[in-house]
Amino acid sequence: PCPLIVILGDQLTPDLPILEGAPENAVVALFEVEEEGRYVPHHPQKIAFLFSAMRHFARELRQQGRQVHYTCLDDNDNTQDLIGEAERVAKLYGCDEIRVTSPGEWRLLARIRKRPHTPLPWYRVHDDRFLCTLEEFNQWAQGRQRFRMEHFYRWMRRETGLLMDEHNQPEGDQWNFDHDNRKPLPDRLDPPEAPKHKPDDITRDVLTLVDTHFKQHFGTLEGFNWPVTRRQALNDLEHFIKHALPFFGDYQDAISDQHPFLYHARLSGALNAGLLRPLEVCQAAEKAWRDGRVPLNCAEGFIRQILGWREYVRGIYWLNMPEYKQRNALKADRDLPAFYWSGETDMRCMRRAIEMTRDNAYAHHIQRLMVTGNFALLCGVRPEALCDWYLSVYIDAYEWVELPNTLGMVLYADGGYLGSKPYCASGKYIDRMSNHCQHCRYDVKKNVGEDACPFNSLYWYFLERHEQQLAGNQRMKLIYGSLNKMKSDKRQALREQAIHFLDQLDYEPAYGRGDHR
Ligand code: FAD
Ligand code: DLZ
Ligand code: SF4
Repeated sequence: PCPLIVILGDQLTPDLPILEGAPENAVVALFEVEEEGRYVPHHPQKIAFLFSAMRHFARELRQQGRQVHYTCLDDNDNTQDLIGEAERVAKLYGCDEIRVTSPGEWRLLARIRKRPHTPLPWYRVHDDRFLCTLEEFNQWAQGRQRFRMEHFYRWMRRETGLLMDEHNQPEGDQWNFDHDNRKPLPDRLDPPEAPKHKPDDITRDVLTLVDTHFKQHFGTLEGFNWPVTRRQALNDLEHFIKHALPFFGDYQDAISDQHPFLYHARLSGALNAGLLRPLEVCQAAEKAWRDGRVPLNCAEGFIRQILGWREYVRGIYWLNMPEYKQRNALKADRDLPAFYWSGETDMRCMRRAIEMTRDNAYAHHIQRLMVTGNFALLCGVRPEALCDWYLSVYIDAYEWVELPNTLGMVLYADGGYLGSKPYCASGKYIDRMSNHCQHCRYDVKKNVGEDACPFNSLYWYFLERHEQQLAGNQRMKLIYGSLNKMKSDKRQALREQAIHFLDQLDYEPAYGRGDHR
């Protein structure tokens, strides 16, 4: 047989089972297509990152002696669709079957299943790039009434032996060191500069191509500095372990008006595209701790994000799709405020999170969760509108990881399936964790009036709107106690303030939607 081996843009892993098991005469194919760039309007840096990484990966495969087909975006005969390209190219090379590693997104799996009938059979090959297989996750989930990431994480620690001692107990006698972590932003801070990757010819060509084809998408290409080869990604990993991991835990939740990356790894793009494997990243962090180069709270906090959260959200996604995407437990129905696409707002925290996103295709977790996410939750933005935004704008965004984070963790649209309570917060939280408020035209200490911080009234109005659903939640008891003690005229003033604020926002339902819709 002569198979066509399709490698998708987020499957750039040299030792993928599909490649290891390929016969010598196999044709390995990668396709740049408009359809994938536009199903949501991806940030130009994300498209450029993937195209450049795909081109470098194809070059490496050729150097290993593989027969490689590469479709460039502007090739004349490009069908501009992954399935169309696979069928066309298979015919071109006289292949008799098409093999593909299981795609990361439901959308693409459904399209492969529903593809028009053609003579060539398609086979799906196992994706081994996760520490927990979907079968293992389903077994873990079976029979459990409630899922909690922490339980899953402990199970994964035992399964992998990461940060476990010789008695199979957690190192440091604790599973989790979060109480050491949540330090606010100190006055002076000097986070490490990200390593610089000078664009080579391949990246420069891709930047020009993406600029021509996807100019209208939100986001800039200037300063593009993502790792596009495994070697560069390993370099970023080493740099992170040496310079940022020693402080990762301490400042994991801090937000800075100036520094977009703080002590975060910037590795999610490389991990999700397959340039790095999650196990090697966790092992590098564990080794740094065992060698005495980083404190345990930092290594543990970091490993938990990858071994715990990353694997957990993937399991949740595949266990519940496609139904999960329809959930809207809080019946949120507002469109996305237009400034998510422009950054034009006087709210300094929102403006900076959106500007950093526009400039880097990146915002760190707390910005995503507690700034842009929290604001959308408080406003009642519909899950689909917010999910499309998150899926579009980040270097690391794929639905398997974006959807549970946005719909579940941020919007509580799954009714508490993924997280035990909504991460709603007033301006006070942002003020404690960041230095934004001192640059803001709003006063974080005020609840009503022209210069009152909008997060404050929106917060109380949110709690009031969802009292029936949320007041019974043990973890919300204290806050509902405060709401119920509040005098009715104060409550009314807050409600009016919030409604007035929501009424004067611009909403742009059409912007940001892919052309195909
Ligand atoms: P670090 O903070 O240094 O963390 C290290 C690694 O842990 C990350 O590279 C990532 O692989 C993993 N990780 C951390 N938190 C999570 C999490 N909650 N879920 C899954 N993995 C996690 N992450 C994505 O990879 N793709 C997404 O599309 C995505 N969408 C998100 C949407 C929202 C609304 C929120 C709140 C979070 C989202 N995240 C997403 C999770 C997280 O914000 C990013 O993984 C992280 O900011 C990436 O930056 P980093 O590599 O510097 O991460
Ligand atoms: C995100 C993306 C983009 C922008 N472009 C391509 C592409 O041209 N070719 C390709 O093979 N993959 C691309 N991808 C990644 C796919 O969207 C991804 O493989 C699926 O969403 C499954 O996770
Ligand atoms: Fe954000 Fe409110 Fe602080 Fe302004 S005052 S930066 S809107 S939290």
